[in-house]
Amino acid sequence: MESKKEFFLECYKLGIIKFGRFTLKSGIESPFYVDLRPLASDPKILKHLANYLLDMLPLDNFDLICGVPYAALPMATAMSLESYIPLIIKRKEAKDYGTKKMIEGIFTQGQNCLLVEDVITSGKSLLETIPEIENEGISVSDIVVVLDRQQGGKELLESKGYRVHTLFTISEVCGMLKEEGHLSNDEVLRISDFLQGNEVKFEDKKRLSYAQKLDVAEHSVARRLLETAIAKQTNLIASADVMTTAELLDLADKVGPHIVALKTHIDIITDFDPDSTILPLKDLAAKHNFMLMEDRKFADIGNTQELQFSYGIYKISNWADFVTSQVIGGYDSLNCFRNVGVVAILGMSSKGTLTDAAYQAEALKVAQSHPNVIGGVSQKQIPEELLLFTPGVSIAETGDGKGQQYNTPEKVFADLQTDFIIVGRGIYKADHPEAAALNYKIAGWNAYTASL
Ligand code: 5IU
Repeated sequence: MESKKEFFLECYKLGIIKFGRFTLKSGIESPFYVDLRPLASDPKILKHLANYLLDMLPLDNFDLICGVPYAALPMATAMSLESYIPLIIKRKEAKDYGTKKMIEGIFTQGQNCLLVEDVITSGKSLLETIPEIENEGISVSDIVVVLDRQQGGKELLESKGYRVHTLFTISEVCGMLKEEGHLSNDEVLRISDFLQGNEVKFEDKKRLSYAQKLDVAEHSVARRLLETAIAKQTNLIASADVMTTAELLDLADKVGPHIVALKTHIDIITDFDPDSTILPLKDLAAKHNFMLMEDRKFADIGNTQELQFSYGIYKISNWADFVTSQVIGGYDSLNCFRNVGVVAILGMSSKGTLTDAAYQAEALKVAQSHPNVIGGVSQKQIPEELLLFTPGVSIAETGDGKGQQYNTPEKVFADLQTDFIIVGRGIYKADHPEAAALNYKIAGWNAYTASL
């Protein structure tokens, strides 16, 4: 057999211990979580485990072997198969028909039974189990445990006269994981604090404020967005999905005072003309101090994106402050957006979107590494060095019957720590778009301050 450490590391790979922040059944916060049930799903590991446990024990003492349900049942079974010590099964509840037996299997009074348990914490559940076995006339002298959480259980049982054999202790396990680089010093300290009975204080990591993000933002577009948000006390981006120049300009003038940016889909405008659409739009952006975000969602190779960005009738590069782009074309496809900020599409708000977790993780890597990228569109939290733009926001609606899924401003700030909310129909379809924009501005700003 391999060394005990090697064996443990094999077990660890099955995900039996997780580190982080967990609320235990008792309501106490724990810095680690243990679940040994996955061990039973790897036959080789289960067999090795059985032998490690048997090696620690005075086997001649035992006539029977019994696992505490459920996690230790397969362990006890494997130990029985390896040692030829007969297995008995303890029920969790007595049968409500027939014999009302608590113990199943073949045994006689006066036999001594080895008790097998996966994890020992306070020892209380073992102290409840043992009398149920003893009540059948079976004696218990020894308990074997795979992992001792070192919270007093072993000592409690030993004080009652039982011998407790443990394969691993949590301190030993942490030591091995630290040596292998799986645990940081901080985590080890927090765990030892917890084991010494000190309540562990997890610092609630606060989101960065716009001012703090501004301190570290390098891209000029990100800086201007943050400065505008602070100056105008708004994180609202109005999505102007309207079809004529007149509607676009009318909306921009009305909502302008309340937004950081106006998001356009310029190709929706049926009467687009650079002079009569873009020039007045730029004037309104200057007048009300908002930026222009063209939601073009580029999704091609770099060369084509470059042409789409600067040529054709829209000449987006002439007027947009920032654009949205897919990152599906890879890192180099974003090089063409030199003078604007790029908001990378990481995940979508629509039902059934194909941007699954694996795609989002890869897309995020591209977004984080590319200097033109200022942030991302996502329905998940993203690393705080990127600005998060969240569409699919509505105070009144939960969906649009076409796959859109809405969340409230409160929810996206509390859950995603978003930076900017994007609202379309909630504003431009409202009877009074200006009042609706003000409403979203206030709701968004309140939700932001509440999340700080
Ligand atoms: N938009 C989304 N969800 C997304 C992405 C973009 O809604 O995941 I990427 C766009 C579509 C529309 C605006 O222009 O944001 C939201 O409009 P409504 O608030 O009207 O649903």
